[in-house]
Amino acid sequence: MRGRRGDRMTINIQEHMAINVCPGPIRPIRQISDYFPRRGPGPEGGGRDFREAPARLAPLALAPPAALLGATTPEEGAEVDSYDSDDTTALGMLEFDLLYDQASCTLHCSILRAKGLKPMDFNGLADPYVKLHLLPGACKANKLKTKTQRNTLNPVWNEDLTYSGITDDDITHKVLRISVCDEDKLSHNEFIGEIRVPLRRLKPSQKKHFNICLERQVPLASPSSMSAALRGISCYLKELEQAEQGPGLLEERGRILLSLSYSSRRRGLLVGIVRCAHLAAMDVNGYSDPYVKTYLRPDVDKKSKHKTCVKKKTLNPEFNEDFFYEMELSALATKTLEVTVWDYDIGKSNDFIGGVSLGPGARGEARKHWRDCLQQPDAALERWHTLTSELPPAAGALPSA
Ligand SMILES: [Ca+2]
Ligand SMILES: [Ca+2]
Ligand SMILES: [Ca+2]
Repeated sequence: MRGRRGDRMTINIQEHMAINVCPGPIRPIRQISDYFPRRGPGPEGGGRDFREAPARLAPLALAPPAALLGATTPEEGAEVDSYDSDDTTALGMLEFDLLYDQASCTLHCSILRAKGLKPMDFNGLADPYVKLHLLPGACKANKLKTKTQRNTLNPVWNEDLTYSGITDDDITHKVLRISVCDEDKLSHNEFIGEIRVPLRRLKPSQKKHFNICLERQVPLASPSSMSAALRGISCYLKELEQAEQGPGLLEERGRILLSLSYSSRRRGLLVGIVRCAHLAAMDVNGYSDPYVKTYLRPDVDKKSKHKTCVKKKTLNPEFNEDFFYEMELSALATKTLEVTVWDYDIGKSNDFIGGVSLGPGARGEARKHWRDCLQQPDAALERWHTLTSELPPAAGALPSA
């Protein structure tokens, strides 16, 4: 009795499940990654994801789009969503104008229209909008966006988007990324395609017309890009951007227009905080409440601090405030002007947005502005500067407001 009962007990729970469950043939389960083509490696045997592996492993941004097309094989399976055949379908054409106005330090981007966009929604249409970024640099600090045109593959925007505080340095080094995305109400917006224009292709004050095919850039083959796929395209773009920036570069947090003038009559430096543009948003409402602080370092007698008033809920504040530092020109030559921008917060400590240091130890535009100011007393020199997420170490150790 005991033995027979024991024999019956030898069918373990796994065998029991194997016998009784699974009435039909086993079908592959759709992965979330199926909805995000070419991002993140799929599971073993997930045929579609494997097919795309070569494209994913291509070096970032080096592979021309043609190479991507070659890297994928034609669709074999019958159960394929129409938008999955993306790489063999044209993404569409984008028509836009670019104008760099050197005198006003602005870059005008007129986004005109797109034609023949790839369908992104189940109704065979899309809800396209255009997003601009300057690379390398932080996404949120320099993103500009058109309105969304609903249910169309041939959207007409005719919108002018303007970057302020663009210097000749930017024109030599920066790349404008223009991406077209499909807005989705219920899920993350989807990336359709993009165009990258090195700004050095623009001649000052000459409008340049473009009408070119959208391309698809290759995402990073990293474990973190896999999780980014789940969070959608915005995170993926941010990651790309950080990779392009490289480890040595600081995150951009916006621009500031500063005026410097050494007054030989008053024997001192007049610092004008004119305005800021494209500041990073530090509050949940998508804005900041910016104010600017300045120090003249080294600040031996602790009297060099100046603060502007707070401008509420804006990323493009106008201050037009002047501060005066009484000092001989020779003494000033050894000093560094530290300019920091902060987000005022009620009930907690203020957030640091970004800063720039002008002085003999600075680099690029910041060094040049300081030098020109010392060399041209009584001339008011107004220049744009890039704010970064950290100040150079010499100017660090910021006391709180
Ligand atoms: Ca949509
Ligand atoms: Ca804040
Ligand atoms: Ca705030």
